[in-house]
Amino acid sequence: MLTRIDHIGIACRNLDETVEFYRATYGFEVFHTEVNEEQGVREAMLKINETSDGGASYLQLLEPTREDSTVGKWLAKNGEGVHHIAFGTADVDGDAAAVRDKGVRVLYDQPRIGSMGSRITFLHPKDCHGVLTELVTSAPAEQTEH
Ligand code: CMX
Ligand code: CO
Repeated sequence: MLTRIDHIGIACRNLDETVEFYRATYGFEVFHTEVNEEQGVREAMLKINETSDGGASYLQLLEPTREDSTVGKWLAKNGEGVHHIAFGTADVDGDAAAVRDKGVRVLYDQPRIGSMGSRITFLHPKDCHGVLTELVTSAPAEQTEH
């Protein structure tokens, strides 16, 4: 069951400048940063609020590590902006299988590793009314990580 908005993914050209915009404008602080080479991103997670399912909602600021990555290609075509939305679930495997059964293309056969050791998969935007949609199961230790 999808129980929260886990994050909104925002593509940017310069992560440090974008982090500073969110800090100076809204007071949002960086909760976690990492490089995910498989996804081709350097990212910052800004925690917005905790959620009633024991998780949290974040902004995920994404800078491509290479031009031919998914975010690099998307930036070249669209410029900066909202790239995807992610729903949180305790069971990414089960929820991915359930949406696949409904005819939605799930991009990975098995979930891959996302932010903070989470397990993630993506649904094709063309099957989701134009929204690239991610499903996320957080790592158990997420809430204590920095
Ligand atoms: N949101 C909405 N539509 C999108 C989109 C997005 N983010 N990215 C691509 N599309 C649309 C394009 O506009 C295009 O539509 P048209 O044919 O009408 O022009 C169509 O999908 C195909 O787009 P493309 O530019 O040819 O891109 P690809 O097919 O090569 O890749 C996708 C699209 C979804 C398969 C790829 O972005 C993907 O694999 N995404 C999942 C991984 C990912 O996004 N990783 C980065 C984030 C990591 C994280 O969140 O941790
Ligand atoms: Co994401």
